[in-house]
Amino acid sequence: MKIRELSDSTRTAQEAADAVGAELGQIVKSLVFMDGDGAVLCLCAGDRRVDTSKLGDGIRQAKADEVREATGFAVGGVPPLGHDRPVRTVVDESLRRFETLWCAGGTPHAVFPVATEALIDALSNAQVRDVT
Ligand code: 5CA
Repeated sequence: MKIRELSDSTRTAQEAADAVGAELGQIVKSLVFMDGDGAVLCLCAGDRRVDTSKLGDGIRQAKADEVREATGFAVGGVPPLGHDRPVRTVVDESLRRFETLWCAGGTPHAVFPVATEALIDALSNAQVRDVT
């Protein structure tokens, strides 16, 4: 995996798609949610929205400081893996529409491409399911 640092912002999925010339759905949003047990990372296709009722009971989106606390990264640059500590992870199965995905690489100007199945394989304990 090679991280690409761009002068253009890749802070949002749309900006990332424009910067690398990918389809919006190929951009992986790394979204953090909170439930009674702490943080849940949901990797969602850039063209979909997470339905929190499918993610779990009593779950809400994390605040910016909670995102940093849970992952070690700031909103807009959260990568799908490589966090400060393990985090429960759920993958939007609709990402499997694409052979290649683009993910945030730690800052709002960095992204990296990865084969979808290689990313899923690297997330050994992740659940892949319908969350949108
Ligand atoms: N670099 C891009 C493409 S990979 C990226 O990180 N996109 S993202 O979708 O994973 O991160 C942006 C998301 O962070 C937004 O969709 C939104 O759900 C969330 N967000 C934006 N502002 C805040 C905030 N103030 N507090 C918590 N979450 C936020």
